[in-house]
Amino acid sequence: MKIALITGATAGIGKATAELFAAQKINLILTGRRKERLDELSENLKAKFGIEVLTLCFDVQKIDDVTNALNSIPEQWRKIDVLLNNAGLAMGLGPIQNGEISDWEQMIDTNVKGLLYVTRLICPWMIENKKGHIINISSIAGTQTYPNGNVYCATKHAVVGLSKSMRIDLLQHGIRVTSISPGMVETEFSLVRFHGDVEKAKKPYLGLQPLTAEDIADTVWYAASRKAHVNINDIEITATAQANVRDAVRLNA
Ligand code: NDP
Ligand code: 8X3
Repeated sequence: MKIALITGATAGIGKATAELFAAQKINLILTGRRKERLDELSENLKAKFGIEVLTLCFDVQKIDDVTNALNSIPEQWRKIDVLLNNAGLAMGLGPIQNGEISDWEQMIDTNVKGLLYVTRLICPWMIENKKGHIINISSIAGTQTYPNGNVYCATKHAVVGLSKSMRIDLLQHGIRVTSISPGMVETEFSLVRFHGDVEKAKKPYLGLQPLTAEDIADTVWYAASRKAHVNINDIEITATAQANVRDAVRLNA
């Protein structure tokens, strides 16, 4: 494996995966909206691991920007071995009857449509190269639901469904498709979900040891580094303190 494209590499799971892949000497195409973070990460990884890094700053919700950015990838970078569809977010946590339409649109446009746009543009190159591996970051919210999770859960159910469906479509081309479904991972996820409210953002992780972004990066690397004839279809991973979306043990709870 030589080249991986990671969406949402400016924070959390995407950034941790970029660091782990760089340590494995994989050249990286890193994407996200925050340019300064992409530039800083790129410089660090190049200096520390001696790899090559291409950064592309774009919003996955905007089809024209996605198309222009991905079509700007030079020929020698187009033999992408792994596409990690990671960019995603939850916005808000409330009952369906009070839902904020703009939050819903952002989740659907990022988690579902953004993933589709990127996949649609990269897949033909993988088909031409006769190899590739698409790894989609879903969630335990992709097979389960919890109160007030409505639209976020729906978007992650879509990622699980799309992963199964892509696997069939790409079967004849030898392209692997993996869906990874984490439970609670402490990243910027909760801060984004609660619109920057630091106190609310801490609450889900109080009294328990959540997963870290590095734990998920390890899982991504496991799936990506199997022998060519092996496809890891689905991985669900939670903290030891979490059984499912509803049951977690907390100290002093
Ligand atoms: P973070 O908020 O730490 O990172 C999210 C990443 O997605 C950032 O790099 C962000 O970059 C990028 N992103 C978000 N929106 C867009 C956009 N419109 N265009 C381009 N990039 C975007 O969260 P996590 O690392 O936790 O989340 C990564 C994935 O993991 C998401 O799909 C999430 O749903 C999933 N997940 C997270 C879990 C958790 O508990 N943390 C559990 C299960 C799944 P930027 O803002 O610079 O654009
Ligand atoms: C994030 C995990 O359970 O907070 O996908 O929705 S959860």
